[in-house]
Amino acid sequence: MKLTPQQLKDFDELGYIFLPDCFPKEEVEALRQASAEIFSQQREEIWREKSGAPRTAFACHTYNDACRLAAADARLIDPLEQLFGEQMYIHQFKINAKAAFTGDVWQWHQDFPTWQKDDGMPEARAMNIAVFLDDVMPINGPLMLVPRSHKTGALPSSHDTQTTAYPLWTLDNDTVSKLVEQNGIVAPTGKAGGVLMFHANLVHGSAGNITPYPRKIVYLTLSAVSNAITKPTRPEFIAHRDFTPVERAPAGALAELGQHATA
Ligand code: 6CS
Ligand code: FE
Repeated sequence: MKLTPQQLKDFDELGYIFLPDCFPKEEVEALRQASAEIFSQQREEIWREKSGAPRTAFACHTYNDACRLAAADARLIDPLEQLFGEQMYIHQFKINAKAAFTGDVWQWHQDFPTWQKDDGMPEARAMNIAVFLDDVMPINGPLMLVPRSHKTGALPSSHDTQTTAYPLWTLDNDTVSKLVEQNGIVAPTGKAGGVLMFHANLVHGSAGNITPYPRKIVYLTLSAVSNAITKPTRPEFIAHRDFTPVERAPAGALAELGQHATA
């Protein structure tokens, strides 16, 4: 799947690309079932909110078939290889739960500073891709983006270990206010199966979820093979050490898994 010249232009200008209806129903179903199975387990790779609700399941592509296929999906890998002009490796894979009633906030941040400071990633030649596993609505804690904020490069950030159960390099309110004054905030919403790709320096965050509607998202972080991390401080399940180019799964494999799952 290739991005069109218009999508490339939008990405360059705005810092993100939203592809509604990218994954059809049966594929979403396979991933939803996978996520239910994964979050029912107790494992060190599954992090919880302060409330005890599941927050993030890291590296589930290493032990779950549907996730393994999603992490190798050509629809996610092709556009990034196109953008970076080289092959990509998997830096991180996770499902963020944003559980009904208890899903906690993700503070305002850029992704690259965390990868740089915690993992020793040389450059912002990496990106997060989100696959919506639930319908994302204005009410259930959608991801909020500040368009064009990627043009500022990596901004000063501070390590917030207090606000949530997940330590994160976050931006201060003044910095966010100035950027939002110029560019506003968007919150792409849409049906499960939508895909959002955003620049490593795009400012983003999300509010807590107090609705009965969960907002699960699969996140695949791909990094250019020339951009291998040099100083990892986090566990292997958060920042992978295998820099071999990701191999694509056969087209249709995830759909087939979904058909078996619903049969
Ligand atoms: O800690 C990390 O590496 C990840 N966490 C967030 C909230 N965004 C960037 C990155 O994927
Ligand atoms: Fe992020």
